[in-house]
Amino acid sequence: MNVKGSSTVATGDEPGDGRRDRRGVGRMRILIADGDVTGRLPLEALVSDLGHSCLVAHDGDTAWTLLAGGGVDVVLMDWDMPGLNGRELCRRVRNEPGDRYVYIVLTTELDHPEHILEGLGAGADNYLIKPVDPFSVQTRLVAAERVAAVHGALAVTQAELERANLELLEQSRTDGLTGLGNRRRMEEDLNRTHARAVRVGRTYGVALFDIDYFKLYNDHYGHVGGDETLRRVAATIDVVVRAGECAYRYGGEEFLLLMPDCRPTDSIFITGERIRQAVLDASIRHVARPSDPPLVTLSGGVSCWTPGSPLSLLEVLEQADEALFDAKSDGRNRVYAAPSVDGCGDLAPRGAVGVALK
Ligand code: GH3
Ligand code: MG
Ligand code: MG
Repeated sequence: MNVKGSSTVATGDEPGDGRRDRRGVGRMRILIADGDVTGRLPLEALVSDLGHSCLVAHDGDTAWTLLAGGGVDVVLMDWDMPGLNGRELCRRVRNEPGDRYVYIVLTTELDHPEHILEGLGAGADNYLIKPVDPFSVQTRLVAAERVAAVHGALAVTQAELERANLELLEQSRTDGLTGLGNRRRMEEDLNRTHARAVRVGRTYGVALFDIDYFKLYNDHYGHVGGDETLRRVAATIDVVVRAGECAYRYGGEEFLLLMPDCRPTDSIFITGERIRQAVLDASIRHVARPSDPPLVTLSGGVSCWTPGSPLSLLEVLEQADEALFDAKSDGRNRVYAAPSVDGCGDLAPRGAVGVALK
């Protein structure tokens, strides 16, 4: 490849770092693309003398390779290069979404003024008539530096905006009290999981949990105490949740666990049980409840969708809700499986319990 780094590269610090030398000129990384040595050499000498670092390409293809590698602030390009010509190179630079703006200065012979307008139209920022004089080169590079600074500041602002947008997006899908996914995120994830399960034939499970006697908890410990307990329960669930699963605050004192790609289906029940047990093991006092244990407990209902199932997402959720209702009716602090969860065998026949009273 016809590339060489100039022997006149400024020594010391890295090039293109925006620092300034004694003459107040910021150092930029400048590519000189010219097939003609008589056009190239004076430019190289001038650019280096101004304290910038120099890259040199003898043809358009090499220039493009260097530009595509990134890190170039300014390109001084001849319109009539061998290989890719100036027009094509301008087009490529402007169409390439790079992380920094490349300031393009077109160099052309005095007797080809039509190239100047054509070049500016193709994306060049400025031009130099050959043979170049030092003052003209210097003025172009001062302008280039200012444009680079403006674009750099814009890029920083843009990156900050994108970060802020991501944060807002995350916040809009996070429950403010518990830090779990909120209802909005839950609905998005459920819809996506259901659609994917139907499309590629995968099983997914849902578990719906509700804190037992939470109204009595609030009445006894106060609303602030209730909030703190909601946070503790959520944190306990979050710790037990495994990779790929996701827990959400369904609303009030209810939580939903989504288990995508779970197989076999009895794992859904086992997971539900593990969460109920974990909350029980957290031993959060609840002396106001009318039944043992005097601790905060969860009731749960699990259901699932398996390949070929006629159930809609809504029906899967309804089944989990019905199983939860039965778990409540039968005494709370237990997880029941809906009819859609087969393969549970002796683990969770509907109406039996996964109970571990303390
Ligand atoms: P069950 O065992 O049948 O579920 O009884 P429960 O008392 O838990 O159910 P109920 O639906 O009667 O009451 C739910 C309570 O949850 C009432 C409501 O004040 C409380 N709650 C809902 N959201 C919040 C919240 O964000 N903070 C607090 N502290 N309490 C909440
Ligand atoms: Mg409830
Ligand atoms: Mg409740």
